[in-house]
Amino acid sequence: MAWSRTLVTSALPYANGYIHLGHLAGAYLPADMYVRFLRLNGESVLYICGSDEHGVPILIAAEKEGKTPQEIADKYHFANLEAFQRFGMSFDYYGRTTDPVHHRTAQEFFLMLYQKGYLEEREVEQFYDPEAQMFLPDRYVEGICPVCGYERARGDQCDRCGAYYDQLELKQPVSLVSGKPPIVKKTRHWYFKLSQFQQALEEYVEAHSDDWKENVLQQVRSWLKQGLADRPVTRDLPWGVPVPLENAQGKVLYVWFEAVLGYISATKRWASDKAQQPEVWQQWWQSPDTRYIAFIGKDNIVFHTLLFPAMLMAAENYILPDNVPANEFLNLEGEKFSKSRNWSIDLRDYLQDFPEDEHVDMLRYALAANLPETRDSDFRWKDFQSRVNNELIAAFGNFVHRTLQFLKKNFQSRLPEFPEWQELQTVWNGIWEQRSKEMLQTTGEMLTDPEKELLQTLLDLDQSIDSAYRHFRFREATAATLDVAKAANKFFNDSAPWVSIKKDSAQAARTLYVCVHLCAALSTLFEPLTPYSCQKLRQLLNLSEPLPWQSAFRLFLQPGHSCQPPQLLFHKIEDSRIEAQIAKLGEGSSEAKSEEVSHSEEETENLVSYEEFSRLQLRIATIVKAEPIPKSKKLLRLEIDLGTERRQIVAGIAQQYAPEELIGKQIVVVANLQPAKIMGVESQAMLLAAHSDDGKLALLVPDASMPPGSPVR
Ligand code: B3M
Ligand code: ZN
Repeated sequence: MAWSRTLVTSALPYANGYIHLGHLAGAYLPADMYVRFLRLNGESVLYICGSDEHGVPILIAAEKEGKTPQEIADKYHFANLEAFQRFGMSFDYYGRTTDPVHHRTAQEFFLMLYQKGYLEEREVEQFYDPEAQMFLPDRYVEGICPVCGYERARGDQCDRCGAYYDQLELKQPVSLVSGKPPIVKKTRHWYFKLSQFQQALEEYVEAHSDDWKENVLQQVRSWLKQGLADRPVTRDLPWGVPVPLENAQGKVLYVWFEAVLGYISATKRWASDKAQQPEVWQQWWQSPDTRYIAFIGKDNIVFHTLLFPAMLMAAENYILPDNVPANEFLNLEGEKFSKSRNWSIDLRDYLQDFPEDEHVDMLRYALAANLPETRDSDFRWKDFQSRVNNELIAAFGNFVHRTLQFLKKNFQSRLPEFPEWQELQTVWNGIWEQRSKEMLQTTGEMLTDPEKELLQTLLDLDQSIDSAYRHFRFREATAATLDVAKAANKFFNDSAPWVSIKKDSAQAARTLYVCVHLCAALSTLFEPLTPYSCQKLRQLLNLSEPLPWQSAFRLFLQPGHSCQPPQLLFHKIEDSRIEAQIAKLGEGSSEAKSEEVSHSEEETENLVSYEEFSRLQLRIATIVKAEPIPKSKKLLRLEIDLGTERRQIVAGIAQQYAPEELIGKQIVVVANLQPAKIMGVESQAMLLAAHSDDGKLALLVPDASMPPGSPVR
């Protein structure tokens, strides 16, 4: 089948908490890498995600935080959307399931299945908490798993063995609301006749026995073997999409039934709001030449390989997921992520300590190199540091830097001319058009030995990277991409332009001509991994757009093309920063803290929460320049070094400090204060100083020299 377009979705995260590194590595970063790769290949792609804002998880969070479910949904939806954007997740649309379009879509879908006879009203017995006077769906009840005996199995699913069952099968159930054993009481629900799809689902899954991941096939086969039971798709809950039937007061659609339809409703939103063609959503969901890939974490497999496909089959006309590349879990320093134990790294936390674009890229790279693709993997800070310093910087950053530095020093940052450049272009590009290694043999003397070796390696890597992405092997794609940067460095070393420049500058020119093109190629190849740095690299190369993947390795620039002087793409991560992160893990969690310390009401009014405080970025800066501001007695203009950047600030300290005594001094600044103009000069940070009542002023200075940029906490 030749596909015309690829629809990609990532699991809709519950809007009940902040996204952490484990989430990112599970269903988001791999999907983003994949869509970026496809787009660079010129393929038509739509990438959809959104917040899952219904269900018991939201209700529990609302209770815990003393907010309404809608407030919880709003809070985490916007926070997570922002974090995703900062981390470069290139969604075409990020929706939310409280959107009226979603409610309508889910209700219409329910009614359609109802009219087709796939939904059946049944009187059932369910756990009921007499003390709380409520039925106990799903996560409101815990007990022993009927399949594996796990003691803290949830009402609808076991976290240990993945079994999916009716809650009455739970052994020794306990209500999570009152902590007591529930009673069994009658209620009415609508059952989806999943059992009717047993055979069709078996055929669907087996048709993918060659292309689905082993972990996915294993799980789904074991469910099919147990035999599929009909499932209730409504709940007695005060929050969710109301069941669109007359005799269904107080009942909502089961969150999983409607959440998967969130992919469709978000596509509808995208079609009407962004594409301005309301009908075009159908092309993405109903056209047989659309290929649909659903990225998820392993705990969502059953819903995306059985329940959702069965719903789509029942609705008819819809395409089914062509692949469901589920990832396993990411652990943190050898243990499971746990927010209550503060054993977690939320994306927000990471950004507080690592706020620059390059830091986003570093994390993307380190996670991509270590994705939990075939088994659980482990995020370790030391490992992060070494991947960044010894891989990303040592290979990619270093190659770009030495190339641009050499170009600046010897060729005024211009691509140098050399006699046979056109001939080289023709031969080189011919090889890439055919992607032919044989052609390498027939070029005779036209290519130097290092060039031949480079091309050999690149042709292989080009193929491995392509195949790795297309088979959802993102770790492999990452490693092979790094190998391209390593090959580029090797070429630089083998060609030794610093030697040839002295006796045969045309030879050095030729080497650099190739190296600048390798930089351009890297800015395409690393784009799915480190999009911010690739954009910066293109600025340094004076290129506006990434090259299409197909022609990434072509020689296309004219001699004379000018580049910018070098700037580091990445700065090494120092030990101290890593140690600080490790020390933070498991520290008294903010939840625990707020329970420990209680204050009277008035006292709390003036208190700043830890969260508010930590929004301030306090950093050490070194003053590199200081001068008076004309016509002002009080103000000085300072230039400060923040480690990764320089900024200017306007400070009212002219009466206490002379400009010359400030140079080299280290101070503490608020680095994320909104810039403001003072006497016509923009101040891009604020320094901290102590003020006494009688007008004395003293700068806050660290009592030992610190690397500029160090955070102050
Ligand atoms: N909200 C479950 C989760 O966050 C979930 C996925 C829905 S995908 C339609 O694990
Ligand atoms: Zn189990």
